Amino acid sequence: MNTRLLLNSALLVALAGTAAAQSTATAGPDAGDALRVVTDREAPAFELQGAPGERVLLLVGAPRTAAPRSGCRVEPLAARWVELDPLGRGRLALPAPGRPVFAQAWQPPRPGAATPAGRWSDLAVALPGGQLASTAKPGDLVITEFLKDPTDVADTSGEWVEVRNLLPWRLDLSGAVLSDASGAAYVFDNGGAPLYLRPHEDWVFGANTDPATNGGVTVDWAWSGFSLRNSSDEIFLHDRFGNLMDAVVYDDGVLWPDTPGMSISLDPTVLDTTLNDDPAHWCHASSVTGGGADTGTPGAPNDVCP
Ligand SMILES: [Ca+2]
Ligand SMILES: [Ca+2]
Ligand SMILES: [Ca+2]
Repeated sequence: MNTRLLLNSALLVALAGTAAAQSTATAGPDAGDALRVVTDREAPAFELQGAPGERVLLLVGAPRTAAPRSGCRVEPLAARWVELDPLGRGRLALPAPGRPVFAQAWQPPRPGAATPAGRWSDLAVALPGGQLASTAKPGDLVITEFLKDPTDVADTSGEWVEVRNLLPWRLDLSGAVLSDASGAAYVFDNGGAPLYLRPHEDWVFGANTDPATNGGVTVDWAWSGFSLRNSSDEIFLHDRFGNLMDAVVYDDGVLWPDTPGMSISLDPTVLDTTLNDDPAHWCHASSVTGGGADTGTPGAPNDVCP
């Protein structure tokens, strides 16, 4: 019989008292059990579910930066044995911390088990939702594509930039700043509400959100006071605290792709904020965007570069 271990985590936003985060991970004593992590729940606790009456070790701490050791992916700051109730449930309450808290459960081997080292759940993370933006750092969000010189419509209607949230949880972009070296800047403002990018989402912001007049592009968010020069320019993205999340600096066709009407697209094998500084990792998108002639994959995975 497959025994499943379910680990839920969540915590409340310390100050805002609104959104929170949840993670769920499952594991069992036998190979083949699905492991999953989800986010968004509202309780400051890790919840476990597994075999009734079983004892499970719950490790809470930071993610290991070194390679996982024997399946352990957390650098534990605390460890607690949790005895599951007759329904196979357990719970470890948390104070609402101001930073992400990671947890992983370990299930000891049973006599004669096929897995003598025991079983590890997937890594679960509890996040204070209101602080997601403060946890963004270079590497969490990457600029993946942009159209600086549309030909189907005017530049003032058709320019756009695509980013990918690389985090396994949502990212709040409210208060983030889009700018260039000339001083042009746009602050992402959702009227005081969060502006969430879902985990691993491709998200597009541009000059105009109306597909009828922007070249047929689904633009998630419109900027103002910002544009992409057709010659050389910069795309800087800082979080609300001034931390640089990513920057792309392109030239006027010396090293960078520079054909009008074609988006400039990061090779999907190098979704990295440092590697995307190298024009060798960019190419023109080959897919046609909308009803016109311009190319690009706004909001969708990029074309592989030749
Ligand atoms: Ca332009
Ligand atoms: Ca970069
Ligand atoms: Ca794309």
